[in-house]
Amino acid sequence: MISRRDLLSGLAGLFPSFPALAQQFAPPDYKIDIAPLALELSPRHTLKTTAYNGQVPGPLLRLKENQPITIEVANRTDRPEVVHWHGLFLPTDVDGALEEGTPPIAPYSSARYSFAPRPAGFRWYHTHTTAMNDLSRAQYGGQHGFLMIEARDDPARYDQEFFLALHDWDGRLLASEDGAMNPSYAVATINGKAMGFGEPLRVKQGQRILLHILNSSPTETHWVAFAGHSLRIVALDGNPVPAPRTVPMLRLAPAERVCALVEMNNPGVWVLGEVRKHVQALGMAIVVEYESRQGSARWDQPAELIWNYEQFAAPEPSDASGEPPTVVPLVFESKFRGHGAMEAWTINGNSYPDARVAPLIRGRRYRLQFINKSVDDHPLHLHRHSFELRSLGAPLSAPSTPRNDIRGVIKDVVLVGARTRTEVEFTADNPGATLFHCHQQNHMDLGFMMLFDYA
Ligand SMILES: [Cu+2]
Repeated sequence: MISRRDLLSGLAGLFPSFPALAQQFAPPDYKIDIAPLALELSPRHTLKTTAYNGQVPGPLLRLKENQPITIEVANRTDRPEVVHWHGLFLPTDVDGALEEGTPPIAPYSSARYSFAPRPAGFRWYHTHTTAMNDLSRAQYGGQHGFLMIEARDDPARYDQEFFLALHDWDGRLLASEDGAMNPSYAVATINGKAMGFGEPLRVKQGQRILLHILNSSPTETHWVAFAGHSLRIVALDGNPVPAPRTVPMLRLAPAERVCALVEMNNPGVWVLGEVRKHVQALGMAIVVEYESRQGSARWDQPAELIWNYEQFAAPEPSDASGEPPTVVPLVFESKFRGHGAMEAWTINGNSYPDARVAPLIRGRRYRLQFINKSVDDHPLHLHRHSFELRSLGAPLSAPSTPRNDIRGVIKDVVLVGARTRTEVEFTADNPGATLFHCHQQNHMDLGFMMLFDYA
């Protein structure tokens, strides 16, 4: 005798619930095709690369916070692929890191990513594969795109917005002074075009524009200024800062984003681009043209490079209340592998996958101490969580009493300078394997990566 209840539960086992079915068979909200592309960076440089939907950057994805969506990704290449949704609080099966358990997309097949995007803000998506010595693959190529998650109630306080991606191309390995090999690039672009080759940004006097700038470079930190204008920094890595400030330039490490408001109050034709002359000369700049203004674009060379994160922190440090966080020291060192080779990297003495720390406990607050004993800067990224900057850039030689009063700057990437320590805090509120790594492709490929597990 089969009861009605048994029958129903049996059927439920055979057929997934209707919403899941609908998600499986309904047309996706977005489609991304990964395919080879001949990309014209400038009249002199056409490069064979891999791109999303035949364009670099890939299509801008505008999503609504917490509104479930499905993105179908077709891999039309002969290598496995995976797409990482950078800065989102996602489950491990769709985060887009093989190390966390997201399935790869086999060559010439497709996969669907279904999730409810959050948090609101300027995010991005990119491949999360390995390049090793092939400086055309993974983040060295054209697989990156903007992802904007819009809050339900976000009144626009600007007249126009522009999305800009900084990228370095055509890299080759060159020996640095210490004998280790590092990438060096032939071309640098904004939105896949060298200076003067792409369309200018067209603005009108009196407008207020919002710039969303992403550094999608595989390895390089960049400095950006807008000649004739200052930048009011309103968000870092897509998260509004407690103290917006007007600055002459900004610095972006790989994977970092900055949102800046600019008043269009200086009519003319101007250059927005890399502050360092030799990098701007490789093409990393774009022309900004006021309506009915012509002529060659003007650049004003700043005398020095200026940037720090703490200027955007809450002016009044709040009392640290609640229980103190669990401290996790992480020491980063390089391992010389001989002349003509790239260095390897260790976290607490071990390279991925051997670097381990105690599993995280759900709900607990953690303080990560980044102790960078190497002579390189590292843009450190935590998947599936954001962190709060707490203590910044103390030299390792200084007595270890770092300032603990920085509050309110929430990021998912932080640049930790050579021979300094930086501390960040986060709450372990998204259980599942969580990847932590340096966002420099050559460093993550050679061991600078670790998995946090949850207990
Ligand atoms: Cu690094």
